Amino acid sequence: MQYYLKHLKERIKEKQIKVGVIGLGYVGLPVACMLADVGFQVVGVDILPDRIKKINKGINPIEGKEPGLADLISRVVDMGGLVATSNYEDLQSAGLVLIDVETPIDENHIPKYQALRSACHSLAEVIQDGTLIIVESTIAPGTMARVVRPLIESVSGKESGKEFFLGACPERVMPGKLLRNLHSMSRVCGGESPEVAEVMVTFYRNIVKTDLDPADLITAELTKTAENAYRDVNIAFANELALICQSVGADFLKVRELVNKSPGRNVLFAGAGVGGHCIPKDPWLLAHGSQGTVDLKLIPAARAVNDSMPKQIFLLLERALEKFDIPIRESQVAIWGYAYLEESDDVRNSPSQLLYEILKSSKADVILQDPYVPGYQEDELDSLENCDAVIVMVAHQVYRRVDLNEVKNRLKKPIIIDGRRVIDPKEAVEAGLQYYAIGFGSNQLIK
Ligand code: SAJ
Repeated sequence: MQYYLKHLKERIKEKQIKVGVIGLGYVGLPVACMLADVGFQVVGVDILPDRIKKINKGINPIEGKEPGLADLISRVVDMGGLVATSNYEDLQSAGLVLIDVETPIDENHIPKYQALRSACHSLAEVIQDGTLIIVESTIAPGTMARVVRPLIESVSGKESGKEFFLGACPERVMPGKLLRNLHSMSRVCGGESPEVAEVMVTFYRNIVKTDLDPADLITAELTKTAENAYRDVNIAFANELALICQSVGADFLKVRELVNKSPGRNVLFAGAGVGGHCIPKDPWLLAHGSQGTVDLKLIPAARAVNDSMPKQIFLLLERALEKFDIPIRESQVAIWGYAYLEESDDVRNSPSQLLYEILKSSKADVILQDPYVPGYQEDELDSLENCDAVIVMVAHQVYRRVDLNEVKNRLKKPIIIDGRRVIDPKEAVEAGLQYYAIGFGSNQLIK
C-alpha cells in the first residue's frame, strides 16, 4: 500500500489524525459528533454563521426530535473534540475530510451540484499531500469521476490516487433516527482503489457497528441511489394496484394482505403520495447516472405515479362534494397532516403541500393541521369548524385515535377522505360519515 495510505491507516488507528467534516446538517453534524466522541479531533465547516455559533456553544441547531444528539453535541464541544468554523483554512491540517453537503435536483430532475462544487473547490485550495476525501452526500453514479475528481485535481494541482485520495460512502440516515442509523446501518465504502476502500473500512469501523462493504466508487454511488429508487418503484406499484382496486370496487388493504401471503411478495402501502428528502430525489440521481445510455421507462413512470397521488385525493374529494352539490371552489377543506411522514415534523417535499396547491388553485378554502409542525398545531377537531370535508394525509397516531362521532358533529358535511388508511371504514359509516380512501372501492361498504 502506498506510503501515504499506510501512514493514513496508522494515524486513523492511533486517532492521531484531524478529521474535517464539510456541511453540518442532518448528516454531517451527527457524524462529526460521533467521530469526536470516539476520540478524533474534528473540525466542522459550514456556511451558516448561526449554526456555527450554536454548535460552538454546544447547542443542537437541528430541528426535530433526534434522540441523544443534543447531549452528544454539548459533550463533544465541552471536551474540545469538535470545533465548528466557516474557514476552510482550518481544514489544512486535516488528514481526512468528509463532504456532507446537499445534493438537490432541479425542476428538470438534474442534480444541482453548486454546494458540492463549492465544497470541493474550497477544500482543494487547502489540502495537503496524502489527504483522504470521502463524499457522504448521495450523488448520481459517475459524479466522483466526472465532477469531484477533475475539480479537486485542477484546483489543487495534485493527482488523485497519488497525492490525495478519493472515496464515496453514502449516508444511510433517517430523520428521527440519525445516531442510531449511523451505528447500526451497513455502509458501502467506495474507494478509488481497493487500498483506499480498505482505509475507509478501518476509519468507519470506529463508529459503524455492522457491515462495512468495500467497493469501488461507482458501486457505492449506484447502491445508495438504487436502494431508494427501488423503494419508490415499489411504492408506485402499491399505488397503482390501489387505484385498480378502487376502480373495481375492492379493498387494496385486503388484496395486499393476501398477495403478501404468497412467498417472496411484499407489496408496500398505497397512500396520498411520497415525500421526504430521499425517495423523491434519489431515483432521478440514479437515472442521471445512466447518462442517457438507457431508455429509462420504469423509474420515471414510478415517480409520475407517486407524484400523482395528491391529485387522486383531490378527485376523491371532488366526487364526495358532488353528492352535496358543492363545487370545490365553494368548499372549505381541512387537511390533517403536513409533514411528509407519520410522527415527524419534517415537511420536505410533503404531498400535503402539493394537495394544498391543487386545492388553492381550485379556489377552495383550506385549513392545514399537523400536531408536529409549528404554525399548524391547533386541535385537530377544532380545525374542522366550518369545513365540508377532512382529508387525512399523514398517518399520525392522533388521527388513528380521533373520535369519529365528534368529527361528524364538527364537520358541515360528513365527508372523510383517508389518504393513509388510518380510519376504520365501518366505524366511520357507523358515526354517520361518508368514507373515501385511496384503494377503497365504494361498494365495499354496501353489505
Ligand atoms: N410511503 C408510502 N408507502 C410506503 C412507504 C412510504 O406511501 O409503503 C411514503 C411515506 O408516506 C413518505 C415517503 O413515502 O411520504 C417516504 O417514506 P419512507 O418510509 O421511505 O421514509 P424516508 O423518506 O425517511 O426514507 C428513508 C430512506 N432511508 C435513507 O435514505 C437512509 C429509505 O431508504 C428507507 O427505506 C426509509 O427511510 C425507511 O425504510 O424508513
